[in-house]
Amino acid sequence: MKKKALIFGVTGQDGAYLSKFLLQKGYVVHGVKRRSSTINTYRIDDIYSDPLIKKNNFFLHYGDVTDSISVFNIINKLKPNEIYNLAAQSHVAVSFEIPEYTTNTDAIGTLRVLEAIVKIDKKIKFYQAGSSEMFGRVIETPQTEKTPFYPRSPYGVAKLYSHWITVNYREAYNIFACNGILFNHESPLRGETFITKKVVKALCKIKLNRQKKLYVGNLYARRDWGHAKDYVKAMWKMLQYDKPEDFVICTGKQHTIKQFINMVAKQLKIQIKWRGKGIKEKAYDKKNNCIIECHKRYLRPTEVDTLKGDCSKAKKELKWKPDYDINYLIKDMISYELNILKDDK
Ligand code: NAP
Ligand code: F7E
Repeated sequence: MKKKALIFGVTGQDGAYLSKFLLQKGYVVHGVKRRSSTINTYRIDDIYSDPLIKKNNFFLHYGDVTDSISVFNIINKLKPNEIYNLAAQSHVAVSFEIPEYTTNTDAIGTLRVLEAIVKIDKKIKFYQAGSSEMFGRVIETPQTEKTPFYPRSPYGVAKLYSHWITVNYREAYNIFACNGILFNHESPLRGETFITKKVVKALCKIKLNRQKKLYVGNLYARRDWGHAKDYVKAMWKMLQYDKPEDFVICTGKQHTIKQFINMVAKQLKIQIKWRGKGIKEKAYDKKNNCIIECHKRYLRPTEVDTLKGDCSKAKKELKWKPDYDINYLIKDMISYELNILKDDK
């Protein structure tokens, strides 16, 4: 019998990579998509045309983690072996604008899935998409599974609730529930308003003279960026481990936003020079055109200044390590973007 997985958040970046990964492992994959007025499945549409994946192994269902009825009914109907809860309002800056919705989805949404598991079948394994944003104003560097949390946004606080409710349901009901504490991971399928995608897309357009300028916020925040392809493998490994535990997943290397921009510019052979300080810092090309400016609209009420993880536990116990480094990540993202721009003249 093939294993059956259910993914909440299947239409997102990680949902798309995880679906493909599980299908290649021989799973039957069911995904929950939200109803929207425009089609929101572009990241997974290619699954249907992949000759390696038979159509009857991949199914989509309408649902929403803010709707207990849909959560319960889908789990009850499918009775999957594994559930991956990737559903979230995942943008940190946006969580300050819609804090109540973010909490309902990112915190209470997890409770709804856990409660359904306990009522329907305690043998269902559960993965919760936790975040390095829970470390927030970091207490120590690098961050491990034992580092105390200090979230700095409604998003981070909501994810912290999900972390602890997952731990609590594991201990109270003896279910196989794991928290992945994942550091930033990116890919060509990253949402358009996250910094890596925003920078790669804009610099590709600037290179091809299709855009003049990019506006960004804080250039000096530091992030530990990995590739989503590596990180979905870690999610799966957590559910195959012999006991349910929580794991930090990261690369252990960090860069500032400015360093990331410089690396993208270098790969695209755009020469840039930085001048000015603080919010007035700007980047100029070799003809002295200003191509990057900072704008206060992209600053957050409270910032997470630095994140750098230590994934020794995952390396030792799950035999997981990242295969891709930041240079490969940037190369992959650039080549995807240039390909789209080539077809989109
Ligand atoms: P993403 O691209 O923003 O995808 C989020 C997914 O959740 C989308 O499928 C979205 O649907 C769905 N969703 C949003 N609200 C929902 C709701 N109320 N009910 C059901 N589904 C809902 O995020 P991602 O980068 O793939 O990340 C996956 C998960 O990992 C998220 O929980 C995120 O918070 C967490 N995480 C991400 C990172 C990272 O660096 N990427 C790091 C740590 C943790 P639509 O497509 O319809 O919007
Ligand atoms: O910001 C700075 C910004 O939005 C990274 C989510 O997947 O990872 C992600 O959250 C940094 C921040 O990601 C702009 O201030 C500067 O310091 O790409 P981001 P994030 O906030 O780290 C964690 C682990 C998650 O769990 C989340 O779901 O870049 N920054 N200028 C900017 N950020 C954005 N978005 N746009 C700018 O113009």
